Amino acid sequence: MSMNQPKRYLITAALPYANGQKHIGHLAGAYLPADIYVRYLKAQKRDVVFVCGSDEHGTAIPIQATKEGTTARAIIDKYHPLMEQNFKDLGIAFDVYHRTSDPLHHETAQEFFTKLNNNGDLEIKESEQYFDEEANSFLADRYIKGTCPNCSFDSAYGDQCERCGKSLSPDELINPVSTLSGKPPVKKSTKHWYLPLNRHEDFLRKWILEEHANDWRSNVLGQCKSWIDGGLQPRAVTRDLDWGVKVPAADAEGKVLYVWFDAPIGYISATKQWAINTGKDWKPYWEDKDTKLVHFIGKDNIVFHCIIFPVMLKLHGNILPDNVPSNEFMNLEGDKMSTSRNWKLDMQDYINDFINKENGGSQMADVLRYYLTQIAPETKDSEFMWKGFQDANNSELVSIFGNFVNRTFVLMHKLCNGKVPSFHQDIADELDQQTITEIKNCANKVTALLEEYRFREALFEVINLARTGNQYMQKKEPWIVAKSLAENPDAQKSIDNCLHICLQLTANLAILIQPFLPFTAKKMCHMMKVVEKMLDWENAGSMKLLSVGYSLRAPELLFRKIEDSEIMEQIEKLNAVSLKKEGEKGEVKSETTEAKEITVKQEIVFDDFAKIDLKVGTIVSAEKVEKADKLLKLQVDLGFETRTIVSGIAMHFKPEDIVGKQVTVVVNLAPRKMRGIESNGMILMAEDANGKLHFINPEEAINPGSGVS
Ligand code: B3M
Ligand code: ZN
Repeated sequence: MSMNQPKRYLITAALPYANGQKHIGHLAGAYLPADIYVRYLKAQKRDVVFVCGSDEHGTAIPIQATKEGTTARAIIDKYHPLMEQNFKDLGIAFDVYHRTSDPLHHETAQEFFTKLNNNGDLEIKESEQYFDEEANSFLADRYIKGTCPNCSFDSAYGDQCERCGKSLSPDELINPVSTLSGKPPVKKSTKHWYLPLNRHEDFLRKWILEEHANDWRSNVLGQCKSWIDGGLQPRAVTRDLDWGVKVPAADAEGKVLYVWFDAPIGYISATKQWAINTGKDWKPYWEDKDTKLVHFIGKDNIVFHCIIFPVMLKLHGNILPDNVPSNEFMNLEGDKMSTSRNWKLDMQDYINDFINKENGGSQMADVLRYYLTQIAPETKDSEFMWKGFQDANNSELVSIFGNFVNRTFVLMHKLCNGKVPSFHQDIADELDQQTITEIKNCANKVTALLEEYRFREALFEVINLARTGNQYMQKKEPWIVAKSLAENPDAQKSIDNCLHICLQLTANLAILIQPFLPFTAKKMCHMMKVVEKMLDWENAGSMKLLSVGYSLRAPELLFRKIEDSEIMEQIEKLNAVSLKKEGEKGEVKSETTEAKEITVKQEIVFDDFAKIDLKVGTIVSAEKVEKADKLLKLQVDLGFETRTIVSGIAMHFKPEDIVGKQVTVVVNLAPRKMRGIESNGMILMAEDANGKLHFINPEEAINPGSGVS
């Protein structure tokens, strides 16, 4: 943590791939928390630049182009502006939204690579890589798929598993297949540039695990530690591909920079673009130690931002990130959000259904921002539930926050002539004093929490202040006091004090809610007839925000109620769309099954076969493996011993149904860890035309341990 206040801030949010719609899980993971933090810093009048842009390279783009029957260029030109507009509609206020296809970025990335290459910071190695003979192409990253060694997801990519987020290399995939031809690939020799991370292990260990041991989130530290402890390997930073930034070196024909090498450099290019747009200097933001650099990301990007990019930055002579607040995943209605299964809520769909509709508007952007922050997966995975969304709106934004502001304005118009009443110190009581103190305390608490990237708790404190306001008003009951105006000489004074405090509290709410709900804060400024400068953070906690005698506008409703029917509609839509997709998949599957060629593997000799030791075993217990839908942990009696075997059959069998069943086991397969459990063997399975799995077992039960040959 920086002891002194940094001179300037550079805040980045992960560059989304311009290969399709982005969903609210992405929004909650990186963009929204980054935006909240930046809005807070700007309200603090700090010098801050907030950069983002589209990641337009990598195999994700040409693969999407093939899917849509178009070119890679057409794909990025379609999704880049769409994403930029989505962010705007949801109030994510980047200072620049750049794109990595821009020539400025290509130059920047090439210069970066060249400097490292010339300094001898990269290694060139010839190695065997997966190649698709049919497509005559090397299979970089997403062009190769297989089973994830970590979570057994069967469609993990060659560089990362989208299910568990683990970063992979193609060699780690189990049963790799080419996504171009669907065939298993062969190996072929090729030359690449590597970033020797192994040379930087000591630096990383000290910088992350010692210097940042207390200020980085534990999920981030945990992942970094496991990477470093696992031993760092040189990482290839070039690819045989024709889409991306050309490798600026001799003898590099047909090679581009690996997308994860060029994309983070995109933060620098974006800063350069911002400097061009504003006439400022970009350099101090990347070179001056007084700059605080913060990367907001989702958990699947941790290794790239905490290990690989920092090594690149250090070698290139740049500053390092001060923090990398990373979120875990957000689930939707009980299941993982997934683009391929269509189980998601796209930003665009939310915008269409709630913001661009007649009864919507920007207040509905704030409602989404509110709920996503309230359930932010800051320390563990969280769950978006439509019912929870409705509740957050109806019972908090409408009933607490909106209600307080509305009552304050209505009563002020009714009982104080529409003007800010005086505060009469002579009759001030303990409750008044207590409320004033709570306003100040709240401002301090929210500030401290935001400085520590604890957005959920910070938001909770702001709502709590509105709750305090409601309770205060409820105890003061100015509408009852008003009935005694004729006989009680202090009645008006008491009403004045109550509404004076409620109005100052309202102004404080506007300041404190602004980073989270910017559209609402703006509307409140309009109602209070103040300029947005009042929202400067230094005003938080003040009781002098609205001057006595100043007349305010009539109240407007800040939030509208969300009806059950709207929620039902969304839930139905989610189920319908994802089922439709499943149905489509089913059809495709049966078509392919009919047409499925039965292939026979390459011939082997008896000695090859004899190496495999097969025995009959009896399943004695079975249980699900936590957080892995496909895995069952089995205890299998093999006669001579009982072994733990992890098997990817959980989608096909219930644990209780298979206890006692006999199976055929490969008993001499090297042990393998899955989800942290060591599996000692493999169960043989037959797959029928419908994709259903069957055990291979003797017709009648026989002694466990009997050999199979
Ligand atoms: N485009 C991956 C992702 O969207 C990647 C992030 C780049 S940040 C430099 O998750
Ligand atoms: Zn995985």
